[in-house]
Amino acid sequence: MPATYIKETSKFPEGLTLLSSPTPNGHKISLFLEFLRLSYHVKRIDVFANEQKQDWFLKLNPNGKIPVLLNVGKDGEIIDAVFESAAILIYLADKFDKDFKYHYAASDPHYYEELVWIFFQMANLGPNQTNLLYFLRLCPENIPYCIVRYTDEVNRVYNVLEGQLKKNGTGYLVGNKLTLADFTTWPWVNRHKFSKISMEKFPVLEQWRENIAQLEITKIATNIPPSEAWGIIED
Ligand SMILES: N[C@@H](CCC(=O)N[C@@H](CS)C(=O)NCC(=O)O)C(=O)O
Repeated sequence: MPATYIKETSKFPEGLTLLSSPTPNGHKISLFLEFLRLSYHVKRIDVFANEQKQDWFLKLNPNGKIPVLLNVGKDGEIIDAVFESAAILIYLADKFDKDFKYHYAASDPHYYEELVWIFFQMANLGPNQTNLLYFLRLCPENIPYCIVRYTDEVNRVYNVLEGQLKKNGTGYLVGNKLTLADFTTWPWVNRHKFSKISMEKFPVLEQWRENIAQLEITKIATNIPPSEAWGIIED
């Protein structure tokens, strides 16, 4: 379903609205929305202009970061405003993936394993690669110690993911299907070049990355919202 772009910041249309930017955390959600083939609206947030720190945004996410998902009722009332990308994925799974196509039920032996790899991304991959990008690309000072530290950490985390993919042996992080664990992790690994991380030592992770990158739905989702004019976050 094509996403519909909106500009409004005070009243939102009925249904789902994703407040997002063309970044890995934003792409986790556009990926899942597209795989679920849902109709939704997108409000593009200019993070470099700090739109996510404006009052209207902070009322929806006091942490002042994208992504945020709004579920709006027919009279324009906000039923749910969910932030933290993993919480948004779980929200969407609970509400719209009733057949468990992309996640495991609490009764399934893979349920906790899926949670483990979702939390692993949120606590390890995301923060370390964010810090690496900051010290590589945004920090006004060149601080080699920090670049080395976060490069080492990201390599260490990629190695853990390489091990999990080898151990699981299905081409997916958990079980034998694409799940929230893959949606959470893929957009970050896909930004490895921009983070100056070589995939040479991670052939299984690189194959997994490439397989998901080649899917038509991935190509659509990673252009939501479009990234032109955002040279700073492109490879
Ligand atoms: N843990 C949060 C992290 C969100 C996050 O770091 N978002 C970035 C973009 S990828 C952002 O909004 N950066 C702008 C800022 O920090 O002000 C999540 O997973 O949703």
